[in-house]
Amino acid sequence: MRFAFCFFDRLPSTNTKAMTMDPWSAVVAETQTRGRGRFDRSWSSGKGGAWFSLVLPLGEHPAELTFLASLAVYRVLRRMGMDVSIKWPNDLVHCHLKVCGILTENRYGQRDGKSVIGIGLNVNNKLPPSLQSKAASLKSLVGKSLPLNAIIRDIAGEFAKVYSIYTQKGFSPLLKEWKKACSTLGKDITVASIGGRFSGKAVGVDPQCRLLVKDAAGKIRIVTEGDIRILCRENVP
Ligand code: BT5
Repeated sequence: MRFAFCFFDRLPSTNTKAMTMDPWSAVVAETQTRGRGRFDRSWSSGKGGAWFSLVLPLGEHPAELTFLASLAVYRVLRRMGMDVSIKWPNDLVHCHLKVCGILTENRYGQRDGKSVIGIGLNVNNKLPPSLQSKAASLKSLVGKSLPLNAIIRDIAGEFAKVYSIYTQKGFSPLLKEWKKACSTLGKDITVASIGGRFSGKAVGVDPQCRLLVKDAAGKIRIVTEGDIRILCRENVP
């Protein structure tokens, strides 16, 4: 299957618009006025970035769709020679700088059920000062502007390939590839989730896409949601 693209100059959020559209639509906006991340956090969406949403038939497992999308973005950026990796659960990073975030949302319903995968990738856009120490654009990594629409189309095409493997062979071969692309595994991290904050070592991801973290007492804790901070030399004061 291929995505049918709709382009807009400006939208509140491509995810909100995509919820009104049929599966296999792709909604792209030059800017978003109310771009959002997880937990309704705001997503900076200035001109020059790739802000788009892919509409799919309703999937039972939103976390799997997020993983498929991060794998598609990873493959495309790697082919472009970018030094990026996946950070659990929904980011692509260069070192500790976030270049891409993904937000998957579901609408349940027998007739109009669907899943929407929102992808926000900093390509040529400027980031506000508040994000400059934790985010980066691809342009800042390579020192030149990149072809925005070609990158969006490549990612959508790559996602369609990954999704077709998913429907034919299941999630497990893709999870295996995802784990190889993930830089969180094996690292000392801090987890901040609704349940609280703790530190430990990221030791695995289970088949439900949950992060397995060994805490200071040696107990394996299962993390379903939240933010993680990787403790590496440049993060330690
Ligand atoms: C995400 O949330 O990373 C998911 C972002 C999804 C954005 C896309 S754009 C197209 C579609 N339409 C939408 O409305 N959304 C999707 P989360 O993990 O919660 O990260 C949010 C946090 O990332 C914010 O609280 C900021 O700290 C940071 N942030 C905001 N804008 C950013 C940007 N452009 N680049 C990097 N980090 C950003």
